[in-house]
Amino acid sequence: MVVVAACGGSSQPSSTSSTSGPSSSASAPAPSTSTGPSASSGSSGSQTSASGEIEIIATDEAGQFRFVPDRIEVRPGQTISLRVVNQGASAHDLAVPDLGVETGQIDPGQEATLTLTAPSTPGQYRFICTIPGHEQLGMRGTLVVQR
Ligand SMILES: [Cu+2]
Repeated sequence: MVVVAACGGSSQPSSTSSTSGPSSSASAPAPSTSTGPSASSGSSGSQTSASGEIEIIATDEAGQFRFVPDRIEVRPGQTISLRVVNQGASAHDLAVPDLGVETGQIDPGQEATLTLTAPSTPGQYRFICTIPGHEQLGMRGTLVVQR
């Protein structure tokens, strides 16, 4: 680097170079596995915390029908609350057919909370959007029950 302006007056070379900026924000939130305290308020990135609330985003942007995240890990017998937020342009829902639970239709911009108790048997259980065609377009995920 070339120092352009060398002003003789200042005592400190106050170089507060802001290198740490949130560069990419718009895309999907990475399902972080960090167990540290969540830095900012609001968004819950942790998967299975003690509170047992998990947020799932339903999106259909640019024809990409999907849930984010599309994989949830819970413990056998754990009761969790799935907060399904519809950020898409059309209505969605979320159902776990094997467990017989579903949110019912969620309009765009709305959200619904689905409380369920994980089976005591470890395994993998599908969750889907039951709106016709959406599962085929990719709107599905896996609920993983494991110790
Ligand atoms: Cu859908």
